Amino acid sequence: MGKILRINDKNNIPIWFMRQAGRYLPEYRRLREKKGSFLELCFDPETAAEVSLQPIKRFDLDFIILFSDILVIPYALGQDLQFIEGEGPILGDLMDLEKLEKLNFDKCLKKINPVFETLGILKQKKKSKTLIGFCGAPFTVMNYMIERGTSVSHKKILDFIRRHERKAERLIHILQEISVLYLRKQIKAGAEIIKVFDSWAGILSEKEYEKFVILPNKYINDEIKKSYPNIKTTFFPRQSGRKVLKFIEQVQCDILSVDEKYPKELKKEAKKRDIILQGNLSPEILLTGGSKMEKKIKEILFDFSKNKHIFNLSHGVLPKTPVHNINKTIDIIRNYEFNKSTS
Ligand code: 1CP
Repeated sequence: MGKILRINDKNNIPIWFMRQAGRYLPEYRRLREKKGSFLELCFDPETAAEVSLQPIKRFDLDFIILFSDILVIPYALGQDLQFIEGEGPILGDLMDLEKLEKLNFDKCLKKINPVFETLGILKQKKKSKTLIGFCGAPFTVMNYMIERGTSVSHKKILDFIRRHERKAERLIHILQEISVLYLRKQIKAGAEIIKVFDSWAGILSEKEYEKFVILPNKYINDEIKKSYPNIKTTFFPRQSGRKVLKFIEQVQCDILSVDEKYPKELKKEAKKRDIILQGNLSPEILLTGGSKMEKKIKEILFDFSKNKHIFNLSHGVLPKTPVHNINKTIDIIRNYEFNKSTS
């Protein structure tokens, strides 16, 4: 499984970037222009595989992440989905819960069959790289289903879970079931690591977090481990703050993606549980570059040097990020000398 096996070799730190494929790359923009909408790209296996490999060809990164989106699950469940240029996702009406509960999820997943074909192509082409499949965590996917797109206030989703708690639990249940089936199919198709993105975990109170973040992520982890004990699982409960300590107590994952504001006990706790930490350069610093970026990268390498560490960002690459800042970042990491005690 490529470099993940050499995770103890500090002079060979594995690297990838969240949203490493996408608009900041000229070769992606060219392909997008030729091939049409973002969703058309996701559902065209040859092209989606090519896009997934673009950052690998350019930067020789260690991990390939499937090119798709977390919102293909609402789409598979019958919710209309469009991506509007410059605006983001727009979702249509949501089916009644009773109807959603009666759906045959295996049949729903056939609607997004191209995703598995993309993984099949990547499995053939991956060489020594490690292939990552992914889904959104139930709460984050539910957020988009209820908000019908990107939201700043998250008012609709917070109203929904606070006023219609039972309904929210039922929808979470549907999403965790289909997510497990979806990830199992991705593993069968070739994914070697799976990552579950809970991008909006940070908006919940402690009690809500236990119910809507910890429990569904734990369910997914346990179910995947039951069928595939050797598959590495990654979780990203973004902006959890101190709640992440409870998260790793209950979700026995292999890899934890961390943002910038993690509690100071996390490194010790991760070590105790043999969890690899993945992160955590800010995409804004990557965008700005220069000496500030260089200093921060070295600080991160030093900070995580006593842990198993995969270098990554704290969130996705921003569309205006200069390509040379990515080259520079990789260069700094690959030339960093760990035995020097300064940061
Ligand atoms: O215009 C374009 O070309 C589309 C932009 C784009 C891209 C490149 C979107 C729309 N999604 C993606 C790909 C994507 N999304 C990947 C591909 C693999 C890679 O990392 O290279 C992944 C893993 C995602 C996951 C995803 N989609 C998340 C979780 C991670 C995160 O960034 O927090 C979320 C929240 C989404 C929703 C989404 N997809 C796209 C947009 C604009 C949004 C909304 C984001 C928001 O609400 O702020």
